[in-house]
Amino acid sequence: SPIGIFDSGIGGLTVVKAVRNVLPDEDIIYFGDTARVPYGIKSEQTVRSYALQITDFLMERNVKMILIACNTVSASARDEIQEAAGDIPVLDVITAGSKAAMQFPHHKHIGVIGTLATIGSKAYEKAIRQYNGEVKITAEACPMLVPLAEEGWTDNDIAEQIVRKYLQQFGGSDIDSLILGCTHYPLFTNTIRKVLHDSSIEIVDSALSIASMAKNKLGNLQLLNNKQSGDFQCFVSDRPQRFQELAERFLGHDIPNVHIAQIQ
Ligand code: DGN
Repeated sequence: SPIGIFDSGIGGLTVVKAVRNVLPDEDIIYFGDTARVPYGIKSEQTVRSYALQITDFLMERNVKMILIACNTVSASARDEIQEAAGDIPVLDVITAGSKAAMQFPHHKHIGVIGTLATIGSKAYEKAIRQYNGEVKITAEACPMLVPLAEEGWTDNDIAEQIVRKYLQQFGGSDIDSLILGCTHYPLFTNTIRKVLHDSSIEIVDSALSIASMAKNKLGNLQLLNNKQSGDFQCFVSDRPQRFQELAERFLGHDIPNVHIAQIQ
């Protein structure tokens, strides 16, 4: 059976890309809630009810694991989704990114960037605090990066200027690592590297973190697929045109068949 991955829209394809890299034989079903994006400005209650509808949709398709690719959903509905999913394991990008940042126990100061909703929820701080009560955490919302990424402006001079402005916050300080706490931010990895003068700063990409967590978990549960090369099915809740136009940037290749699924 497939792995279910979902997001408020297109950004979760960065998670799909990372999962396909480490688990190329797995079947994947993706759901992007393009009719209702963005989630970041909605109430927790609304985000939860959307997320539970998508969980039902994925469970009807017999998924063996659910990956919450969206940071906003991870921040507000993780426990409710696990409850609804019963025995099916649910992994989320915030737990994955926070755990990955803990791999460097000598780090004293962690930076986190994300959308307004994610940073406002303090979900990364709360997750990190479960493992480490001492480490200093500095968080910064970077709301302009989502539209920039969707426009494809991730490596030009405008992107560099905006990233520089947001990261000024960390510039003079002594962060040891920086967590990319939004689906879209892995696209800025090169620009972020360029802007951070200190090349020893560890960039924690939560898409890569959740992918390796999924691999370990499936391995432990003996649920790994061993057929050669997995299928990828993609569903969205609104017209797929724009999604398809942008998909290549996030996934690395285009998606010939995107299905529309009405959920509620
Ligand atoms: N997928 C969202 C996130 O990871 O925070 C970003 C897109 C959005 O809903 N604004």
